[in-house]
Order: sequence, then structure tokens, then C-alpha cells
Amino acid sequence: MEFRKIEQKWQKKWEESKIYEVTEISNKPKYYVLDMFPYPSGAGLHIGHAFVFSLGDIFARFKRLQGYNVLYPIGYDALGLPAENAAIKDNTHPEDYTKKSIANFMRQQKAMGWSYDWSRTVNTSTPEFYQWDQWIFLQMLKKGIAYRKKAPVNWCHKCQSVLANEQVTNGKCWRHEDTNIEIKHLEQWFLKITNYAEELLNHDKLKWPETAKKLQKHWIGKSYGTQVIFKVNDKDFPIFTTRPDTLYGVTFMVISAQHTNLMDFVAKEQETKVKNFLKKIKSVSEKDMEELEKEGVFTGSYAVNPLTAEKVPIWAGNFVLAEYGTGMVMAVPAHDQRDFEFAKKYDIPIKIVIQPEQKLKLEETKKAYTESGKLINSGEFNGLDNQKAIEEITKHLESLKLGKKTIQYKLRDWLISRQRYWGTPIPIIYCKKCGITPVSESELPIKLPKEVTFGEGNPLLTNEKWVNVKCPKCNSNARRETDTMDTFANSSWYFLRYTDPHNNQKIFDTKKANYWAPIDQYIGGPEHITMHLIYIRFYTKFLRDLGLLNFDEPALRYFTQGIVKGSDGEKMSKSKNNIVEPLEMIERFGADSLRLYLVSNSAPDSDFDWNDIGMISNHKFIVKVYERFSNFKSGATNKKIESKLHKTIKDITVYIDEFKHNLAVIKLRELFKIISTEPISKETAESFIKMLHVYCPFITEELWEKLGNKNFISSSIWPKYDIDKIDPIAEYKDELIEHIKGDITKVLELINLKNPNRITLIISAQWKYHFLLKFKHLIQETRDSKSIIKSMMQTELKIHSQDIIKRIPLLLKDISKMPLIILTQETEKETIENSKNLLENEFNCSIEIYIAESSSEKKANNAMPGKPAILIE
Ligand code: ANZ
Ligand code: ZN
Ligand code: ZN
Repeated sequence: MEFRKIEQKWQKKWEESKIYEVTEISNKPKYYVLDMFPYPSGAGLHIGHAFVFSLGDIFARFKRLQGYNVLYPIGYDALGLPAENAAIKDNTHPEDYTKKSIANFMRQQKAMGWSYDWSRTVNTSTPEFYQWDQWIFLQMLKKGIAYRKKAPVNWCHKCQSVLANEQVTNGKCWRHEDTNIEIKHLEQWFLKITNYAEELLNHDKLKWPETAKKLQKHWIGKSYGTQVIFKVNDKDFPIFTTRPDTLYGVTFMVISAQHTNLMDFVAKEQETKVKNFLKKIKSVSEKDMEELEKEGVFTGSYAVNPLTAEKVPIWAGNFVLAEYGTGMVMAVPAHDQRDFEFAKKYDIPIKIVIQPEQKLKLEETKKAYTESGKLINSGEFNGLDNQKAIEEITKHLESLKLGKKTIQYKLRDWLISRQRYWGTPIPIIYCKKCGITPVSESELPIKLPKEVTFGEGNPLLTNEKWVNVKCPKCNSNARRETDTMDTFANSSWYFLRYTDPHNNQKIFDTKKANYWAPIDQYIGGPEHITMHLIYIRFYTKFLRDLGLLNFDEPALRYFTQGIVKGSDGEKMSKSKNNIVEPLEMIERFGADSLRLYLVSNSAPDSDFDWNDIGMISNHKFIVKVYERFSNFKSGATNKKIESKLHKTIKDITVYIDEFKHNLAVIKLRELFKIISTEPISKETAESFIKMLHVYCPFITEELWEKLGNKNFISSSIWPKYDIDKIDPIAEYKDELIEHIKGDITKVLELINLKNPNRITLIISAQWKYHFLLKFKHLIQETRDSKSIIKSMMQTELKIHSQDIIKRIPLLLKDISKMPLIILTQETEKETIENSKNLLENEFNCSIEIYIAESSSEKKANNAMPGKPAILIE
């Protein structure tokens, strides 16, 4: 079988006939499938790409065959730091590097058989694309969503530049390993994503994995709490707390060491100490903050507690976020672990104000008490339950105008300024007279100048001609903004550009966008659940608010794939020497084999370990399929095969829709096993090939043609099943044996036994068949275990009452696990006996079969209809 030739043949045919290109003029319902677009690195496709994009392609092909007008586009997330780094390293221009990488990617993508509408390809590094980033920015500016403010940034004085968080390792510059990163406060551009915080918390319309929704909720982090106004130097200073019940236990305050106005709180005599401290601390992420050694320095200022009028010292600390709440916390060391550690370290008093039943003793406490209890040392609130006290103290503060109930979000406004070259230029001009001046829309795009010098600092600063411009308002000398946008801006709306990629008048035609979008099925890695998938939802909502879209969410269904790991179970990496190159696999086994293997090894949402034997076995399967059908002589399909075929269609249709490709492939292989040796009709053959097509597009096109078809299988119709053709009893019997096989395999794995001597199967006692039948009957009327038991007890089943009482609640817990069909004990025995040989071959040992009534084994009692007890020796 010359699979490489076959692949090239169909690749060419698909391309020439443009069969995957779509328009919105269609009488089919639309369906939008999208993979998160790749970053085109010079290294080309890796195995993770091969996996995730195959998932998208399988789904797109499936929906196409099901009769949808499927939009399945591709593009390149081509701006960003890696291209700039590669350019610096290899002395090529990022533009040339990117062009080359994209061309290489395309070639490989085509080799994989992915059915993109190539006419809609977008490349974010072209002005045709990024001018619309700039356009959106200008709209956001008008609406007050884009704004500029001072923010703490990572600064390397050798680079003379701001660094992104990922360019800071252990507090040092990535390029100057001897240079500490300082925190500087610079003016930066922000997008007010927090305006949408509440709406972003709502996932009601989304069929996403629960974990993804949870992660986003956590990221947005809504907290209900109280704002309490302390007095600092006679001025009001509000702080955010979720525990106003501990207000009487405040013994100090901590202001973030990264707070923009920190120095306002520092007394003269403490200035040197504070400055020295600031030099020492590193910029850290919120995650690191929890594990961080808590450190601080006294500022020399005090805050006055609004209820106790006590004066407590204000410290500057490294564990308080500058941009959460107000960047200062009231510290209650007795009841907050961070504060506790800090107080212990700096010998600050600790005051217990929440007392559990088992009284706390100050001398003995080794950690903060964070559970509930009754208030003590809290004046008029003593004796209250602390939950109640949260309300009461807040009310009291409200009545004194010293505080109020409030909501805080962890979500920060999005800092989009990057002092880098390879990003979308922010369309702003700074004029001494007019200040911050937006570029007019008609001037867009502001193109990245190609002539810049890479080296230290922001390369854009090295092109004076580009930087120096005339002010659009007053025509005096002015300067361009040299910050570029975070590349997440590009990926926040690219899915809309695909709907109208060549529009040079508008960002997109609203009608087209509303026809195709939202994305019906989005596919991409779990690392994008925060950041990207938050930003894309934010942009969608913003564009909706501009009146450009009539929907609220970018992606209705979202699937996250697992990771392909090396054969050693480790993440693939050069240093571990466990990398699998997709291209090499394609050359050796063909793209179809690789695609099939990638989805059949394990559930696509869990990780899997690469295994050469698995790859080869899938290849062998494909070769067998090819041999079976390349010289096909049609015959008549018998009833038994007919039943199997229709059952397979029924099951696979559901499995593919749920991304359970591993199960779908098992079904396909089972079907192939029986049709590979017996005569079947052309129709049966075609149905099988069509189902295989979504996984193996190339050889199925070839076989489809060999069967005498003139059109493409890619644009044929998904087989329909006929429920009347399925023999439920026969199919159930097959499944019974499959389940028994699976159960035995599981037990063998569990006890870690490879070569058993004997396997005994004990079939359920007769009465349980009656019991289950009765149960099935009764649950049509009630799901109440008591009434079910009562009815049972009026029959001859009464003598098994003990057993029945135990089993009914278990059965009710998950009714879907009930077998659909309940055979009789005799038929079950006969079915298993008929497969005795098969099982003996499979497990390479003798199989014995008994009924529970004639077994003295204790385990016999566990057997249920359809689930014999398994004994292994
Ligand atoms: C006093 C207190 C006592 C607190 C106590 C907790 C326990 P979440 O749930 O995350 O919203 N906090 C407030 N602003 C902060 C900041 N900028 N950086 C770090 N921590 C900050 O947590 C809210 C709690 O985190 C607040 O309640 C505050 O500490 C702290 F026994 O106030 B609490
Ligand atoms: Zn540096
Ligand atoms: Zn001006």
C-alpha cells in the first residue's frame, strides 16, 4: 500500500476542488469548529499540535458529513516574543522568520489531512489583521475601556526595559543573569476588563468542562466583604476585609511593598530602611505569594481603628497585593495565618477575638485560628457568633459611615503594554501640547517599521523616523507610542475575522459574523482556560456592546485535550530524548495511522504515553482495511452483521459527538473484525468506510473511489442507523462478553497478574433476575426505595429481603448503570459458554463457568445478572 502517494493524491484533489471552502449562502445549518490557532515556531508541528488539530479535524469532518455547513478555518498567532527572540538569536528579522515558519507549518498541516478552509487563513502579524486590533483599541479608548495608569512593572536597568513576567527568573533578568529586576512604576495601557467581571462569572450558556468554569470563577475571584475605613495621618484609608468580625483583633496593618503610593506612608526616619527593603524583594506572582517567606519593614506610620480608636503600626510587606482591594490589609494575627507568621517574625502583639468551645490559649497557639467561634475582647459584640458578627459589625460601621458592604474581584484590569517590537503598535501619539492623542481611524494601520535595531531595550525606539511624527491635532512635533500590545489581544477576536477575512472596509461584516459565530465547538489546551478564554469572552462582550454582534459568548462548547507524553511517561523534551516527530511518523506509517493512533490510545481529554507498538498496531489495522476493500466484491450482508453495523453507527455517532474517540475506534475495530471475513454489501462497506473517514481521511477517499464513487467521501453523508435492524438481544450478548473481558482485564491489572492459571465465572443466582425485572418495572412508578422494598416484600422475593434492602438504594443511586436487557440465567450461561473458547484464547488459561446456586464460593453472592463474579487463580 503506497500510502504516501495516496495522501499526496488526495491532498492535491481536495485543494484543487476547494471542497472545504464555505460561504454563508447555504441551506444547511451552520456549524463552526475551531482549534486554538498555533504559534508558528521555526520548529514546525510537534506531536501536541498533531493531536489537538486532529481532534478539530475529526469533528469538522463529522459535522460536515452530518449535513452542516461547516466553517473550519486556521490561522497563525504570529506576533509575540518568541519570534523576536529567535530573530535576535539567529540574526533574522521577525517578519522573515515568521513567514518561513508559517510556510513550513502549512506544508505540514496539509500533510496531516486537516480539512481547513484555506481561503480564510489569517496571520496576526500582517497589517491587514492587526489594524483591527488598533481599531478595537480606539473604540475601547472612546468608551473608557482602554486607559493609561501607573503600574508596577519589572525593570532591568541593563536592558533599560520593562520585562514580561515570563522574562524574569528568580528575580533576575533572563538576559542578564547577574541583574536583579527592580519594581518600577510606569505609565502603562490597560483594558478595563473588570467592567465585565460579573458577566464573565456567568457560564450558564456554556457547555464547558466543569473544571474550566471553576478555574475561571477562581481567576475572577469574587469575594463578598466589608470596606472598613481606617484613619492614616488624619486621612481616610479604606481597606477590604472578608472578616470584619475580627476588627477588634487588628494589631497592625500591612501595605503592599509594590503599592504605587507606598512612599506617602513612610516616615522620614524609616525611609532608608524601607528603600533597602524594596531593593531586596522580588516581583512575584499571586501564586508564589502564598508560599513566600513573609517579610516586611515598619513604615513609621500608624492607622487608627475605627471601632477601638487604637493606633496600630503600618508595615510594608511582600505578601500583600498592590492591586487587590486597596493594597493595604488590616492584619489579625490571631485569625489569619499570613498575619500570624508575620507577627511572630517581627514580634508584633497577637490578640484573640474569636473563641471556639475549646478555649484558645495565647501562649500555646502555633498557628492562626481560622474557624468559627464566639467573639471576645470585642466590646459590645462580645458573645456573638462570628458569622453573625460579620453582619452586625458591618451594619454598625455603616451606621457610623465608617464602612460598608462591598464586593471585590481578584480579576485585574488587563495590562496590555509591552515594550517589545513584534506586536501590534498601540495607535497613540504623545504631544507636548495636546497630551495623549489617538491616531485617527483613517490613518490605520500604524504599521510596524521593518528597520529597527535589535539589542537592548525596545527596538521601536531605534527607528527615529517612525517615532517622531506630527501631532494629528496641532501639527507640532510629537512622538508615537512605542509600546505594542500583548499578543493575547490578537487571539481575543481572531475567530471573528475568519468569518470575513478579506474585508478591508470593516473589521468584519456583522451579518457574516452573526451567521457563523459563536464557535460551536472550540478545542484547545487547558493552559488557556484563564488568560485567553477570559480575554476572548471579554472582547466578544465588548464588540457586542458596540452593536457588532448579537451574541454574548465566543465559544459554546469547549473541549480540552490531554497531553501526549513520551514513551517513558514524561513530558516530551529534547533533554529527555523522548520526542516523537509527527513528520517522521507520517513518513513511516502515513498520516492516517498517526491520526488514528493519537485518538484511539486513550480518552482524548486525558494524557497518554506514546507507545511505538500502539502506532504500529494502528498502522496494521489500516493496511488490513485497505486490503479488504481495495478489491472489494460485494455480496449480501447477513442479519447478524446488519445488526452489528447499525448498532455501531448508533454508538459511534454519540461517541464522536462526545469526543470519546477511543471508544468509537474500539467499536469500529469490532465491526471490522466481523466484516473482514464475511461477505457484505457495497452499502455496508461504504458505511464502514464513512465512519472511518473522520479518522483516516486519505485511505477512505481512496477506497471510496475504488468502490466506484465519483464524488468525495469528504462531502458524502454520515450513515444513518435503522433501529429496527438492530437485534437488541444479540447486541446485548456481544456487549456482555466485552464487559466480562474488560472486567477480567481490570482485575488482572489490579492484582498485577499476567498469566492466570484459571478464571472462574460465577453467574448470578436465579432469583436476582426476577428481582431486577421487578425492580425495573417498579421504578417506572416510583424512585422511593421504601415503597419499592414494600412492593417487593409482597412477592416470593421476600425470602431475600436482607439482600434486597441493601441493594435497592445502591441501584437507585445510578439507574443508568442498570443493564438495558435482562436475560434469563439460562441464556446468560449459554451466552458465556459459547464464548468460552474466545475467553480462553484471550486470557490464555482455562475458564470455568458455574451458576451461583452450585457454587460454594462466598464471592458468588456478588454476582448480578449481566455481571458474573470473577475468581482468578
Ligand atoms: C482581615 C482578616 C482577618 C482577613 C482574618 C482574613 C482573615 P479573599 O477571600 O481573597 O478576598 N486582603 C485584602 N486585601 C489584600 C491584598 N491586597 N493582598 C493580600 N491580601 C489581602 O481575601 C480577602 C482577605 O485577604 C481580606 O480579609 C484581607 O485579610 C486580605 F482572620 O482582613 B482579611
Ligand atoms: Zn536585562
Ligand atoms: Zn498637539
